Amino acid sequence: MTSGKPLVIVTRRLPDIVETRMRELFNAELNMNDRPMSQDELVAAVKRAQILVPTVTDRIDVSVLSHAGPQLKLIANFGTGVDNIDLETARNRGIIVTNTPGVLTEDTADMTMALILAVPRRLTEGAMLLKTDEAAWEGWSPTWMLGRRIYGKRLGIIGLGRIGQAVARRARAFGLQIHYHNRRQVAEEIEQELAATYWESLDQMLARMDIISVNCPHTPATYHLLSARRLNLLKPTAYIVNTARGEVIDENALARMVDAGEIAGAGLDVFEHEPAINPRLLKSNRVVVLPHMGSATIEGRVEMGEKVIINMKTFLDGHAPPDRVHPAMF
Ligand code: 8YV
Repeated sequence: MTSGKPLVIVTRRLPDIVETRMRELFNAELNMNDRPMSQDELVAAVKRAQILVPTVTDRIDVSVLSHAGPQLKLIANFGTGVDNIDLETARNRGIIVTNTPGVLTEDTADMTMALILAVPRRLTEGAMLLKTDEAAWEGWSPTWMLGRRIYGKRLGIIGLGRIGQAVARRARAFGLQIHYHNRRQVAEEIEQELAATYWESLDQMLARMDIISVNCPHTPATYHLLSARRLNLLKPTAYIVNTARGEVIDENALARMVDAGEIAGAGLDVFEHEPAINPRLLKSNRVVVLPHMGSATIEGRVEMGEKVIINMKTFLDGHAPPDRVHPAMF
């Protein structure tokens, strides 16, 4: 018997423990086949749901939100990035938006560090070679499969928020020098802890770094922040790692430049038009591509689900949900 409980529509499958709890607490409509919803299905959902739980694969834009019924009061996003949601339109329609910050910080920073290590040291290239053609290895050679040293190099972090700082902590342990560009300079204690150098000018920072890590959200202000012009400022020996959002980099320009040897390589967990990936990036030996796995740990996904539930419960109990997102924050 579910009557009396608020209708919550969840767009994708979530970990079992999260779905079970949602069933207990709400009239939860779950997506058992996990197929991403079409825009028409999203429209149908916002016409009926009191709370919508979308993910990065749902585009909750104005064409969806303009059909929202007056009963839709909360969009509790399963994810930290909220670029899949038109925040301005949601606010104008009196719909609260929440996200899941904090719980995926360490996992995403681990994956970022893994890419920072993997790309210059040609880790997947070497591993793939043995998997696909063991005979291609004739034995150790002093000059074969040489990569670039990581220790002592300059890491430029774009966006020194929670994840950026967690990346910096790890990178310091590997002997990287920490540089960053951010909308605002971070507190002095954080800069001191990370021995981080602030660059007000992104252009100037780009020209001097050995590795760039993108850790800022995708917003109108960061769309193609790494444009063709800015990518051209990088040293040809520089590497780029992106575990944030594909839209922050002009993907076609990056693909062209990696192919032309104007950038040494890239480690990408996110893409501009997911799940599509520029074929040049896919093919290049100098590029490590991952299918958006930054937060993909069992622990992380359960904690994200728990955060979604806390936001919904708090809201339904008549209080301000803890992870409320305001358009100005993004
Ligand atoms: C999530 C992410 O898996 O939270 C984010 O912003 O990019 C991912 O780690 C995804 O967004 C879930 O909706």
